[in-house]
Amino acid sequence: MYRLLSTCCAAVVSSAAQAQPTDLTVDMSQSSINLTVTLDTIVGSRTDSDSAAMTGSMRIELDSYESPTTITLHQYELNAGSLSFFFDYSFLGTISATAEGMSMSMPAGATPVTGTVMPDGTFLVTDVPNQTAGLISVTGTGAAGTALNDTMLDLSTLPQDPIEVSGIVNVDAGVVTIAISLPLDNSTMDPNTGTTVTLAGSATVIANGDVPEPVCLPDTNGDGAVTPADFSAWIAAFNAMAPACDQNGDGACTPADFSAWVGNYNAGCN
Ligand SMILES: [Ca+2]
Ligand SMILES: [Ca+2]
Repeated sequence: MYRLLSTCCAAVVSSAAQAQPTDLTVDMSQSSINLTVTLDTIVGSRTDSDSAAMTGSMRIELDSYESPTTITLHQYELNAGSLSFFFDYSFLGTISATAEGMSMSMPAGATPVTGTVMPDGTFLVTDVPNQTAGLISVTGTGAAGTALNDTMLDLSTLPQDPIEVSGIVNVDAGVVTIAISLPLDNSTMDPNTGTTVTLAGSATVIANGDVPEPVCLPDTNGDGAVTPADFSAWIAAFNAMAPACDQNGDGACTPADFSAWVGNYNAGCN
């Protein structure tokens, strides 16, 4: 065994460090939601737009924090400030709407979704499970207000379709920065008043955080160095079916992880 290792160790080809997820914080000063609301009522159709700053956090993972080729969205929760809309129906009155507590998030327990990162850092992740929440309260005056009959729209009760998340990711000086755009579109009709509320727009979010410390796979005893002592530590991990056993990253502890450990040992960690 040690003979095998010592003859192999000159052939260091790549690092066996494994990427980790990183937590990003949304930069409120550069992140906003832009929402257009269209009301189709029996007294006519009106549209208004508003925007608000966004806060929140994201958990992402890059396969490499030096030259990423894939990005995985593990979690995000994006919260918007309140938005106000005003619809003027002239002599038929006015309608005002307020959106409070709007948020977009990956539902808890959702499977992480991976997309390809191009050499210029742009990426697209499709079929991202998304939950939009928030309350839009609508009140009015005159005939328009009467037609509307004070509606409260709970966005979390609308159909929640997966979304596409597009953006660009950049790693510089140990900081990961991601700029993403999330589409917002949904529509619902109040069966009582016949009013249709259509939402359209997008959230543009810039978030950043530190490049995570990589896990060094062959350092199975976790002492920060790759030494022959890690061999017996790997045997122990194999016998215990411990996480450190999994050296080929397939999520299982099998005899194939032995040759994977040898390969990782020879590759070493930076
Ligand atoms: Ca070690
Ligand atoms: Ca394995």
